[in-house]
Amino acid sequence: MKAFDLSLYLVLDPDLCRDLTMIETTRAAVAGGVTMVQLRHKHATTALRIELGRALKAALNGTGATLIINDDVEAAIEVNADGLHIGQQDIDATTARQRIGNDMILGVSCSNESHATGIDPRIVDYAGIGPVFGTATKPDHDRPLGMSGLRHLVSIAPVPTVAIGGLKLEHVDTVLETGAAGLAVVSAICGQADPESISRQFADRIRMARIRAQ
Ligand code: TZP
Ligand code: MG
Repeated sequence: MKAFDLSLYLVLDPDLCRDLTMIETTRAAVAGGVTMVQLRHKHATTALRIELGRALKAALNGTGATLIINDDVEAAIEVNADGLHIGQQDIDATTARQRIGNDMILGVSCSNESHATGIDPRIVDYAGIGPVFGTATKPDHDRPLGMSGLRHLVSIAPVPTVAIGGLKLEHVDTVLETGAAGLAVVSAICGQADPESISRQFADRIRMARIRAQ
């Protein structure tokens, strides 16, 4: 499996990224320090996800950042993405792993204790835990966990974790203190006037928090 770094995980939103496009947002964000990029396009066809996924893969080539495709096994395979991310309502992790093979990264979303304890670390590589806070980006989100709920799920998940949901720059320190390996963000980067600069501010804060924790 390709090595991956959950530190600063950008989840793309086609509507929020509209002005700059997902490709340009990705280039800028990775230049600023984003380590993983997820193509999350809820209303696209598989054909469009494949087209966008290929363009994103080309944009990420040589950067070291990994490309994850949300919820579309066929697109992930066609694009030869680094990984697939699935929610609790999507294909189950065992079937997903059988289809994508052993080399692809597999991530699952997790918003409660039974999701976290249900993770098989032989099958799943990381968990996205959230929402930490309520967020307009995912209108149908589950009940927000808050920092204490996040801390609890991080502590029981048997795989590395990335926190998601309403996270902004000022949350970097508290999120990392829970033991999460990183922060996943949508609106903090997508649709911002300068995605590179905001990504760099996140990456700098993450680096500083790690130095302090040493
Ligand atoms: N899963 C849980 S919350 C969320 C997803 C995809 C959206 C997070 O978006 P934002 O803008 O970073 O709050
Ligand atoms: Mg899903």
